[in-house]
Amino acid sequence: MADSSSSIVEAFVRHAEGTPEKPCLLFEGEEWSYEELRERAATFASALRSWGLNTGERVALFLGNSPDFLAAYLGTHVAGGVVVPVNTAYRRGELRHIFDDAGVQLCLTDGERRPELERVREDLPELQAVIETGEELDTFLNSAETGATELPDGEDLAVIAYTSGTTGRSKGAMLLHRNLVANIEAICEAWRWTADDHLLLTLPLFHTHGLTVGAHGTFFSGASAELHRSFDAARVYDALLGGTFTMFFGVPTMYTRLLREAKTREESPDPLRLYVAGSAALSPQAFDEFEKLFGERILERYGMTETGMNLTNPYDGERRSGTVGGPFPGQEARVVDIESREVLPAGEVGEIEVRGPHVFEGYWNRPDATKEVLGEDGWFRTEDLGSVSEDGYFTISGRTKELIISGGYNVYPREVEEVLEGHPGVAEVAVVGLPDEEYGEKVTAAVVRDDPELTEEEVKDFCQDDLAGFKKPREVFFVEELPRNALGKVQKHLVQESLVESKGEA
Ligand code: MLC
Ligand code: AMP
Repeated sequence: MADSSSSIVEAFVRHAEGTPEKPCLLFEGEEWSYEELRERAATFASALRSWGLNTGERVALFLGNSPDFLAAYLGTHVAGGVVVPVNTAYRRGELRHIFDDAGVQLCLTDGERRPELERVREDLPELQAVIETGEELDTFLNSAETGATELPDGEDLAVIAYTSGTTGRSKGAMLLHRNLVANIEAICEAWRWTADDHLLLTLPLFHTHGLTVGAHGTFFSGASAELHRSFDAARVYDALLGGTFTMFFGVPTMYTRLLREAKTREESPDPLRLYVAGSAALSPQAFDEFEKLFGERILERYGMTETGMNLTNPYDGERRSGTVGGPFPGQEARVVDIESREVLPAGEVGEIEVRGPHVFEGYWNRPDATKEVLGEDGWFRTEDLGSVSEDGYFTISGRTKELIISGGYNVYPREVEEVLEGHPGVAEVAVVGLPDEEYGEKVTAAVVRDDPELTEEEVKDFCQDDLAGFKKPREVFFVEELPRNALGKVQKHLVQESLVESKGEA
């Protein structure tokens, strides 16, 4: 589909002008037409300008899935601002870093999240306003004086999306409006997304999957979506039985739960046009079982915060289990040797690199980190390992970096270790991912105790103030020592193996 829009919001406004009455969003029984959402976004934009937001300044969205989230997202772009979406599970340590690093001036939050942000407010001198949805937001919107401003240019910065860092400090990936447009244009073309589609969207809006795929695709193609606050398998199953949806997108954990739900039900939903899985590896068992119970082959794709979507199984043609297909239209992908950086022949495992107009501009204030992943020739190092078959299907087989993916959320072991090392009863700690049926991988800690009385619960609870709940170890093992190599570096693979073994024996 060719669209000359320079930004997602421009495409959205065009649809709002062309089909103002058309439903855009359904949320908890409320329907928002394109015109209604456009008006709310325009008022938010005017209020931001009246408040004093200047072009390029950062607005954080630290709130749950809601129409307010999306109106504020579009409105910030109309006002020339840059959106910083923030994971709603983040605790004070994570919030302090992101708000400080991005220099956030204004934050829209909700009653549930506000207290956590208030705990670090005095450490954030640049944060001038925190607005809570409900009465405070109404007052803010009523303060709008200036009319709507201009639509952004494709070269302008649109989003700074924080992605966890290997050293415990997350990095802000800078995405320009044109990166986001290029990616969604490719997605809509590959998946045949049109104005007739109706998406069931239960992914969190603060991450790439929910925001730059789910929400962007809806706005860009002039389609509609039913938005849920969060994923609940029974509610999703009931919604699917309703028969109004054409598409559903989920992380593998959501599919595992849907399969479990299906086994408790007598009725099955009619097939949708498209089920998509991504953000973590979908097991071949889940793929097969889904086909049996739902009568459809899930389309698996591969992406990341810095690039949006990179690889996809075909819409028409074979959707091959255990693979993520080939590049989206207008993009390139290859597998290179980790040391020599030479392109590898089919079947050989190396690092996956991608190139195209969807690839980000770099990390905010981190030219050093940008240089490590983005070459002058435009190839981006994904730090994922994989291979490509003779007929062009990529398979992801590991990572060059230490990373745990739990239920589609990334957890860097170092970040968890740094927090646990602060416990006076902990002498040493190594955090690894162990296989888990529900979440794919499970955050697990091997701890050498200084205090023999230290309990598993105490270790887990110690993370509470600083880390999002999904980063907390699900299991803690007390060990005599950590295996180290001659240079004294902890050998994580040995830790992993011994924990798997000791679980087997238990
Ligand atoms: C929640 N919990 C998790 C978890 N999610 N623990 C481990 N891993 C997870 N993913 C914990 C909470 O901290 C809490 O524990 C308890 O589970 C219940 O919380 P909940 O809110 O009821 O969660 P739950 O229903 O279990 O959530 C599972 C989920 C959710 C799969 C619905 O994790 C989710 O929405 N994941 C999607 C993430 C996503 O969008 N990823 C895309 C990133 S973009 P406690 O102890 O704290 O009370 C990307 C690029 C790409 O990767 O390619 O798309
Ligand atoms: P994030 O940094 O949160 O955007 O997560 C991106 C990472 O998720 C990628 O680098 C991959 O490691 C992983 N990922 C995304 N999609 C898939 C997939 N289909 N299969 C395996 N891993 C995936």
